[in-house]
Amino acid sequence: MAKAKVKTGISFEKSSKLYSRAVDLMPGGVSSPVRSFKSVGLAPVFVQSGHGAYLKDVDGNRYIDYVMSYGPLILGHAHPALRAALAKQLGKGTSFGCCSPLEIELAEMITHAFASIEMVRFVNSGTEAAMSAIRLARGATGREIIIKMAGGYHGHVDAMLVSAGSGATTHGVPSSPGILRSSAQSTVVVPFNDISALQAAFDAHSGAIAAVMMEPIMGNIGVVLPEQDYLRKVRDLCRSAGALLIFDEVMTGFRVSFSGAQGLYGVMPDITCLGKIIGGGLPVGAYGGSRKLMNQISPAGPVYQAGTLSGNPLAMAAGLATLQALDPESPYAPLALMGKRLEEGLIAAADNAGVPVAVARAGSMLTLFFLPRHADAGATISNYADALTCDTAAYACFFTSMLEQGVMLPPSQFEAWFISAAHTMDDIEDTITKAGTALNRCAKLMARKNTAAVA
Ligand code: HOZ
Repeated sequence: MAKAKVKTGISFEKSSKLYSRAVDLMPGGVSSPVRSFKSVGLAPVFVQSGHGAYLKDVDGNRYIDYVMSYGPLILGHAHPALRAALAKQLGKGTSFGCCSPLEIELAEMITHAFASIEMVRFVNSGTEAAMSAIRLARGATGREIIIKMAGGYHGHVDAMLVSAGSGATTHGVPSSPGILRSSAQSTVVVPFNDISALQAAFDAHSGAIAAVMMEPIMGNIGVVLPEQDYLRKVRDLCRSAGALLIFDEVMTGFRVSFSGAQGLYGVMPDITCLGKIIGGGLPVGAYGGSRKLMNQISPAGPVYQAGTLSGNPLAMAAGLATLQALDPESPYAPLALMGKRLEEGLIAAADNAGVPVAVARAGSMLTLFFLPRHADAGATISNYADALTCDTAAYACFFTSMLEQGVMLPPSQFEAWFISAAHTMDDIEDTITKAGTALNRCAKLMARKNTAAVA
């Protein structure tokens, strides 16, 4: 029977049994790799239910949840407005393969919130949104090359699964078997926050760059913020090279502000990819841009893209219910306050335990990076290469201790934590106290390990 590789202080018996069934039936026992808990050396926890800020697993353990389904649940789990909207739609049918009025309402909300989006196409996931945005950029410009950021994640689109480990080389190397070298060869990788590298890529491929595809705030190597003016300079370079700028705001859209990272930084892309929050936790994605660009999409234009379940009425209803509960102020101001307190509390707890860390945060999404042991004071993470220096063993220890204390964090150093409107300052204080315990425990463990290694 499959067992958790690291023993923890609370019982995961039922999860463990489910996992042993799951591994026989699904690759790695999961439907998406990160939830396997592999990178923290544990077997996955199976969730029974989620309410508000809390998750309950099948063994009855309760957690303050900071995974929040990797971002969509800005209102928390099972929000009453969302449940009511879904119940209402369920009674009317689950999929029509025809147009429904909910699509228009959600499209109106999105185009009102995002100044750069005049028209939108709904799809079923962030991956689909990214894939389709790339096709649109290539179709509209008649060019092939896409520049991406090292460590940038745009779903499992072939051309974007190019290893940052390839050292930001001119031509990409596929980072997964099964990807044609030819699809990766049209991808150029540059480091985030490095405008000279981007300029050099434009110079090297003059007239051939269709688009720069980027998360304006990186979120899939942990949260990494753009440096002052970086996004504006990227925008300017794209414009002068005749290339499109695609912002992947699947994570940041309606999360870091009502109008996403582009609203926060005042930099407008040509195409925006959305997902997560716009589906309120149901499978959804969307891409949008100017009327001129979006009218290139079939059936208005020649760039083909389709989907039987696109604009699915349940997903539209969940997205609408979620967006209707948001406005430019609320809940962003209280979320940011909780984020700030959590950030400060984590840093103080780490200082106290003598563990070198950095916290990167945009409103209610953040990452606690475990820096290498001899990191300079004040060190930060500004790109993929920096992120890769982090102490993943220390993160695994921290994750395990937090889990044992009833706090669910993302099971990887390279993911973001999410705070929802259902969290309270009490949850945040509780988390900080538990983080203090976890950091002290892990500091001792790591020190013992290091002493043993030296001896
Ligand atoms: N980094 C992913 C979300 N942007 C994690 C979710 C997943 O792959 O399952």
